[in-house]
Amino acid sequence: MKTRWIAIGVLLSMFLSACGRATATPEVPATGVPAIQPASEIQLFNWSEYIDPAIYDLFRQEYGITVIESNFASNEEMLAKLQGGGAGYDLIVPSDYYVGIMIEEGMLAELDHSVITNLGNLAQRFQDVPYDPGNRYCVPYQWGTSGLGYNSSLMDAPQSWSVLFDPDPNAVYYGRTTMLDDPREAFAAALIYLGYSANTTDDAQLEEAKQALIRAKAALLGYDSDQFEDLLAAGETVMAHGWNGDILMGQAENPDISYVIPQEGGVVWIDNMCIPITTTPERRLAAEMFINFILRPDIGAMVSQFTYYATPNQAAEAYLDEDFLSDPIVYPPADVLERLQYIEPLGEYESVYQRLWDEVKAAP
Ligand code: N2P
Repeated sequence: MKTRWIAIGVLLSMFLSACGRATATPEVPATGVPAIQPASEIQLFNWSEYIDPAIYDLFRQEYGITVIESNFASNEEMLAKLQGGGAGYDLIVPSDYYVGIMIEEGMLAELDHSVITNLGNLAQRFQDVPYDPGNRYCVPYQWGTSGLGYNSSLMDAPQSWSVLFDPDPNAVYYGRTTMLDDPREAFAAALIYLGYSANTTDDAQLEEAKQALIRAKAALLGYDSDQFEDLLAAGETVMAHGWNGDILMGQAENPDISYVIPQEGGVVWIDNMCIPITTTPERRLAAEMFINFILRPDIGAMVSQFTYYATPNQAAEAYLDEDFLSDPIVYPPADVLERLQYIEPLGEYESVYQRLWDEVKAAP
């Protein structure tokens, strides 16, 4: 009799604990398995030639997640495609001032720092950027400057932006120059040449800058933001308003290509990895895992070795050549840094720049 009751008691407790386990398991993941699984694929929307594709293979080998990349050539284009919907981007790379705009518009997802455990690899100043203190919405990817690329076998280093905005019809660069196809970058160059802020909201200063941009057109082969370094390296152009890393890509093809920040100054920028609010939790997790992968020191170094841009990832510097880390075109010396300006978001006034840019484009 007694043994029967014990047997029933044992069965009962087994039954109860089985029930308990069945209800408790989903709430208390004892194994640390996350509540959701990452998507097997993400869509990266990036500037062109801005990542070593070998990184995708390494990431897939490690996590089984495929990265599909498509490209844009300006922040404006990126935002327009995103707002157009349907594209399904999971990871985007806006510049500093655009991060500000997109946070304000509620377009970016907050990052889960429990997934992005490598944030501490960033240099301190990149862990607390003014447009996104504490990396709440984005992680700095690469940083660089906007200046002038030129063919040193055909012309001296331009000292002043006057080569662009008051071009000499007899100079070798005349008709063989390109300018960034980018409203804020183009106006920043003209405003800096004129001695004004790259973020002015003074109508008279902007009108002056517009006239300078129209004068520049006479010497331009065209506006271009994603092939200017190839045109320069191939000898199709002699001079290009562009970004330092891309110009250095051209230099790798043709050693005569060099880059300078004219005496009046130039633009400095930080591009960032951010996740659009429109993605799914599974894709967001996969995108955060990719951001964390990029933050690895060895992978961070692979990025800069490919792009020739400076890395915000301090831990990656141990994997980069001394030649690269001491190249003044990549890491501008203090006297050049002093002459650089960030582009800032201007709210409503942004549309004035856009309108004036349209007028520049339409001018004969
Ligand atoms: C890379 C373009 C650099 C982005 N090809 C400039 N913000």
